[in-house]
Amino acid sequence: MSKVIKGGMVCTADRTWKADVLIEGETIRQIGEDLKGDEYIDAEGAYVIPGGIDPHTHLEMPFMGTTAAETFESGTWAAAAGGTTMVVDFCLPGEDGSIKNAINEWHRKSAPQICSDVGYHMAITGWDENVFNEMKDAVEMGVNSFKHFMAYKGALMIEDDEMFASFKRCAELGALPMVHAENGDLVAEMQQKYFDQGITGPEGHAYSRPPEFEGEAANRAITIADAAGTPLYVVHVSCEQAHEAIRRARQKGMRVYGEPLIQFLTLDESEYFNKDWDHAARRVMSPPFRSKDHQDSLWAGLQAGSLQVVATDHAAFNTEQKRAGRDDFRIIPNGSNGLEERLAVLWTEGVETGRLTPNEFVACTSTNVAKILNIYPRKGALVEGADADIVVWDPKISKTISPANHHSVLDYNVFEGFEVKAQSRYTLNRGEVIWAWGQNSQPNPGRGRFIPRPAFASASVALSKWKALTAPKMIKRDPMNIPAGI
Ligand code: DUC
Ligand code: ZN
Ligand code: ZN
Ligand code: ZN
Repeated sequence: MSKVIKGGMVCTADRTWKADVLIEGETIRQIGEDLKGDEYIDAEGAYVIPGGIDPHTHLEMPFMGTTAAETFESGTWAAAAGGTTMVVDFCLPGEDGSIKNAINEWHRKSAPQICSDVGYHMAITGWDENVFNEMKDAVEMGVNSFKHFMAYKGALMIEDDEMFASFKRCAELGALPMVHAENGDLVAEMQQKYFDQGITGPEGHAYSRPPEFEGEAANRAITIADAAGTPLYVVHVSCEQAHEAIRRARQKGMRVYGEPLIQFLTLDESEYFNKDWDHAARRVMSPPFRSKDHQDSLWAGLQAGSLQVVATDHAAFNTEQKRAGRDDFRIIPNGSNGLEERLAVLWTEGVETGRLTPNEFVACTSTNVAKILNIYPRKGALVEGADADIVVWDPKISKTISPANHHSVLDYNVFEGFEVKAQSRYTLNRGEVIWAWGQNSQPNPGRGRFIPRPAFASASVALSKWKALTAPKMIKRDPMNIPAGI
């Protein structure tokens, strides 16, 4: 059975043109004019874009004394409704510390539930010979990225020498190290200080995690990556200080990537001062929301390319779970939602306002993610032979975000009340329609697939700082002597 997506404007990371898309089975067969097939999907008046890829989710994650309420089933269904066809979820090691067991545990949980495709990152939360050995197993199992928490002292936090060892191992294996950049030692001290002063509410969360702590950690991680000769991916960049560190590193020739969240682009720190405790606590996440100046910096980074992708860090805890921290902000489970809303909010606040072009929107919600995580062009591309992960993106359907019409299991939504101007008319994952606007029928749980991500070929030519020192010198340019004709 073939399908043709008919009459839309195909919009990729680099151009927009009017064309039909022919799908056979799970794959894109052809993009061209007047294509014929067994079935037709109407894309008149809409953009046809590659399915969104959310590089950062925490579905059913055991964390801070509870487990994230969003399941693999509800999360991937909500994603589909929002135009996202793949999520890359973070595996945490269990009590035995084994990486292999953790990945198998994630498969056990996710496989029967997922409505669309998934991949995993693995968290490195300590360092020993077993971790060193099992990182290779992880890469062979299709997990080629490792996250390091520089915060959550006493729980997930890793020390600098461990991080350096792990980064060097990543360089050897062709894996991508990632960091949660916040200085965990300073955060722990500040939390205690504010708590002792009687600041027990959600505002204490924001006070104790200032942007300076994030910037310091981002700089430190970049230095360690440089010494280890590996690229680096900085997750949930929330502020100018971390963005500045990334910008500077890239200018020096380092492959450092930065991931702002849709929440950080559109919601600010005033949320933590809301008189309604539940309202504020629902928005407690790390790093926290920042001021408007930081938002401007993140938008500028997306425009200039110093920040490459937009994620959600979707870690969804219900109000009841948040209330565990009623008397102590330090134990409010950290996390907020956005998996379903990411594309619509970014379109509304980014494209409709003129900050991003539709092509830049595609780049940072899909194509750049696929490239950085090494699944391009199977994912993130509209080309012959790619997986038919496609969204018919309708810039004329508006909606007011509300827990009454979202697909998450959450009893609230941090974007509640946002009027978004675009929606997915159809979402296809590997050729199957998994969302159709107005029909609201959930695809079979378990139909989604784990997508292995291979090691990076660039591993063998890892850029070592010391190698860079012997690189050819820049040619000296003389502005007074410009050859004619240039
Ligand atoms: N930050 C959060 O807010 N939640 C999950 C983990 C993290 O780093
Ligand atoms: Zn330390
Ligand atoms: Zn994090
Ligand atoms: Zn996270």
